[in-house]
Amino acid sequence: MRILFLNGPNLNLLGQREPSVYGSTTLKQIETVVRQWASRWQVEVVFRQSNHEGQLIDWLHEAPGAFEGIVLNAGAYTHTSIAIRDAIAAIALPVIEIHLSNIHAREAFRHVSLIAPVCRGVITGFGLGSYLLGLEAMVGMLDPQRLQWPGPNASTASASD
Ligand code: CA2
Repeated sequence: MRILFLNGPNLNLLGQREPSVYGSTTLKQIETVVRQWASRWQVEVVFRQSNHEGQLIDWLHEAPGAFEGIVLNAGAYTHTSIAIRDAIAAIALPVIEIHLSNIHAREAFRHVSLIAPVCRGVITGFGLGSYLLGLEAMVGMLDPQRLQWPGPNASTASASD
């Protein structure tokens, strides 16, 4: 299984600026941790980052056939890009939206995601954990047995609860 992690504008600056908002971990360090975590489940991950909307769209278009799912931190394009939303809707691949920060706890203009309606789900506010949760959500969605996730009919509470 191959999962593509796409990262949008300014995420190349992680760990170098604004550590109070985004932490001190670099994107390269996040990639290393995600790759190690993914290897436990025999999952291959590919990380890409671009500051350019068109490049992100090209990578989305090229992903089917090469990857089984995409975990996407579109950065500020999350809040502005109808073009990225259209690209996600156009490809027959599951996409999960992630963010390091909790976009709903920040400025009002970050509360709206134009891409969320065409993504399978959204994970926001857990720092590096958002990437790990995004990975787990994607693998669990594509192949629940690999994570020993319970099936849809499994009970979530015992009779004594
Ligand atoms: O919380 C997230 O992951 C965001 O996608 C990050 C974006 C922001 O525009 C979104 O609203 C939420 C910004 C990424 C910029 O990253 C920087 C890292 C260090 C210094 C400056 C920017």
